[in-house]
Amino acid sequence: MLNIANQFMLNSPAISIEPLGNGHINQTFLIACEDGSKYTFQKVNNNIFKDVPALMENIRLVTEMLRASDPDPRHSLELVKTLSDQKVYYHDESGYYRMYRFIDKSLCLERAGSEKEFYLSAVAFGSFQNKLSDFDASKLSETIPLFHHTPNRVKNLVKAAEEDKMGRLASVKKEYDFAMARAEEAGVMLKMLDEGKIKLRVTHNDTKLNNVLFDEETRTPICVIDLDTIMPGLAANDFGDSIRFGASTAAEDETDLDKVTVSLDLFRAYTKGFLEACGKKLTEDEIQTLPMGAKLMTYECGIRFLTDYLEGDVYFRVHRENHNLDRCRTQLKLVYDMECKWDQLQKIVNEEAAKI
Ligand code: ADP
Ligand code: GN1
Ligand code: MG
Repeated sequence: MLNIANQFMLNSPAISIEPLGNGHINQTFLIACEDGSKYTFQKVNNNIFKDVPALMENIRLVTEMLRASDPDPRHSLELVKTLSDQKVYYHDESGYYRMYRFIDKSLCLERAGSEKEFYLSAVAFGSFQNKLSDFDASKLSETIPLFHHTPNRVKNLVKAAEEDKMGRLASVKKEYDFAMARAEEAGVMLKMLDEGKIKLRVTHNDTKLNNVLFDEETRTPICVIDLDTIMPGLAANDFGDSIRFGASTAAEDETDLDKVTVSLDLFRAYTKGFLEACGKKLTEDEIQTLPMGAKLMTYECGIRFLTDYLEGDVYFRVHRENHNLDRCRTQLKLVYDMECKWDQLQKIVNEEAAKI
């Protein structure tokens, strides 16, 4: 791996490499060089991203645009080019690799330490979406087709259940039935899109709390990361994916489901931050879809984990037996809890929208 790292234009030769972060998709490493400079080195998952050169071109364009609007090197990711051909990725028979300047004295939160931290992450993702609103979507490739097409995710689940490759279906009947009972609702936002009630924007599409770097000292967000899925999408999906991860009272893979609920205080904090940062650009219909974005992103993620469990854990990185099933259960529990609190979620969105 160090050999490959040294194919990039580093300040000095790379001398050490260690795993970094908790991403489910790519392999990420921290590289240290002889002169003390550090880099983030990633092996891009090309089973999942079928066209890595196109994906890297998206990231190159977006990071250049972000850098032009805010030149502070800690505020946007900066790709490092290769020595031999000045490309933003390196490719050999073992796969595709990329290098970013490491953003030092930063940390990634797996859980918000306070409502304020979660509120600040909402401002970060909201502002990020705002900045992307000037971006010409036609320049971007779709890095994973139908990524947040929830009805298609349902179709994939049904197929995985029919095939039942691992013989696991019988053990997840409860989860499968829960998911299928909500299959009709999966398409409600896409229907609004078809009818022209809401519109496609350029969105991040993977707005987990751990995809924003916080400053170690001030504990305020400095940089949005994980740009692999920037594509045309719905504002409510970016809002919703943050809620499913960050407004939960427990970790994504908690096994004690009694601990898993959606915190209304965290929901309010995020709603406030997101609307403050991009609310003026959102239409009334888009604002009204925010609770549905939260529910559908959580539902979709739950059924993606379930599908992967049925298919033998081939998509998300797992660290223990039944990991994907545990993750699926937390998501479906959150969906159930959101349904119980539905009127309150809508009320919070309306109250916070009225303040903008
Ligand atoms: P994945 O797609 O697998 O989630 P990410 O791009 O989110 O990969 O990176 C995984 C982790 O690596 C992040 O959660 C963060 O901890 C760390 N990381 C990524 N890029 C940087 C960077 N430029 N500076 C510092 N840490 C980073
Ligand atoms: C993956 O890459 P990471 O770990 O930030 C996934 C998201 C899921 C998330 C669930 C490209 O995100 O869509 O919501 O796991 N990313 C991709 O934690 O599939
Ligand atoms: Mg990530």
